[in-house]
Amino acid sequence: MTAAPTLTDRLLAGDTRALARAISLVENETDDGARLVGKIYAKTGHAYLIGVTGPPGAGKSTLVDRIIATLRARGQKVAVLCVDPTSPYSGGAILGDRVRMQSHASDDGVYIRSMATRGHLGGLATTTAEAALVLDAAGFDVIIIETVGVGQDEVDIVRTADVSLVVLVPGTGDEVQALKAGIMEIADIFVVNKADREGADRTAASIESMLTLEMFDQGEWKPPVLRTEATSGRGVTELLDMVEAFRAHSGARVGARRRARAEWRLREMLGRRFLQHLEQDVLAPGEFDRTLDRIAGREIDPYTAVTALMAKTAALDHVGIAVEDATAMRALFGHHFGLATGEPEVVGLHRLQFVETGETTLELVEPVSADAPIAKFIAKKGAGLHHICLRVADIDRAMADLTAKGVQFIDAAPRQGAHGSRIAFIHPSSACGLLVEIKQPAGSHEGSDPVRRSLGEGGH
Ligand SMILES: Nc1nc2c(ncn2[C@@H]2O[C@H](COP(=O)(O)OP(=O)(O)O)[C@@H](O)[C@H]2O)c(=O)[nH]1
Ligand SMILES: [Mg+2]
Repeated sequence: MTAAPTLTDRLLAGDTRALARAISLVENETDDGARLVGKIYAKTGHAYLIGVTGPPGAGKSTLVDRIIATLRARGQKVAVLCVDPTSPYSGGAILGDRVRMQSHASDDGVYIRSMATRGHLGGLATTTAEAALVLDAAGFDVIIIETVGVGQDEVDIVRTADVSLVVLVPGTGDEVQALKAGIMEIADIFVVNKADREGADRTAASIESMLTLEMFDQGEWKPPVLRTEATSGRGVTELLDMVEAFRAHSGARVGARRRARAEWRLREMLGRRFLQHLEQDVLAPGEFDRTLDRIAGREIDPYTAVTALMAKTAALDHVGIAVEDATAMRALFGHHFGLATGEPEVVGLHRLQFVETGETTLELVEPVSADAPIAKFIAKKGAGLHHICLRVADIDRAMADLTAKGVQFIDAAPRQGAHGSRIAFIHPSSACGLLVEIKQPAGSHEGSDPVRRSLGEGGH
């Protein structure tokens, strides 16, 4: 008997129940969801993503329903994600969406799903993007993302798409608002829906006049303004033809667009993960809120608060190891473990060999003369761990905090380290006999050696 197919297998085979389950996993931000994305990612990138945004009631869902019908007639499999960042329970509007698209309920070439609202900033955009990946892997040719409104959340969500349609209606002044809200930059096609109503021409003209204020390079796509009547379906074929035209126009650039999207998503996810790490692993319970209170109470400014919070995310910068033969150690780490090793450097009385292990560097220190401090260290304690170095965001603050807690430093004040960093050593008597260096890195790359020189002064 062969093993039962996994969720991934079933998803890739287009199983609808597996699809629903997979979307729930990413929607609830589970680890299983993250693993699933990891498994399917290489198999995605085939679907074309159409973003549809605009104020509530503009007729987006009615229009999407028409778009589905047209695309189905062209033989394409279509999925729709309905997202409403403004509603805490994703209730009414979404329900309406599904009712409007009900005509496709029995067609297995169509899949419609609403995304539950998540509390945190940017989270909904990420889970929407991941749900789109799942649909892509399941074999849908076109994925439509319908989202309500014209604010930053919608901009983030629509950025997930390959083409963005902004749907407006005559005479509400929404167009001006939309342009203010930054929709201007993301709209690839403007749609004035409810063109059967009075004022459609005026609305279209006002969008066009806004566009004339923008500079477009030669050959650059200038967003067209189309009129539709979603209830009757008028203008929908023209709209889809325009989407095709955009797709053809941006063909060469779609890679750049997807890369920009990947960058945005990576930054968003990293930022979120980092904040989570800070709140869960680094700060004491309630510390974040207390900091907020102090900022609100004008006790500290936000910049100082950020620096202070960042300073708590100390990380192991390097481990200093006293060795009798740095070259032999280099062979061990470099050849046997495949770690990057630079050329050894002789600095003063020591030969230094740096071994990059990814997060942390090993600093192998070999004495080149019997007078070298490391020679004395080895004579006294034997080869092995000499010191560890922790990175801090603000060394002055770290020294002040630690000194206030009774920690003794070898250095009275921070001194200059390599590459513009500032360093200080904690006395081993304050660290159970271990020599601990703290380092505030700097962006600038200046001189080469003071840290290494300092090893002789600070070490023992
Ligand atoms: N007169 C007119 N009404 C429309 C048109 N398109 C949609 N509607 C109506 O506008 C209302 C809101 O439509 P809906 O698709 O739910 O808007 P959404 O909130 O943007 O998704 C519904 O009552 C639709 O029947 C149109 O082109 N003309
Ligand atoms: Mg809708």
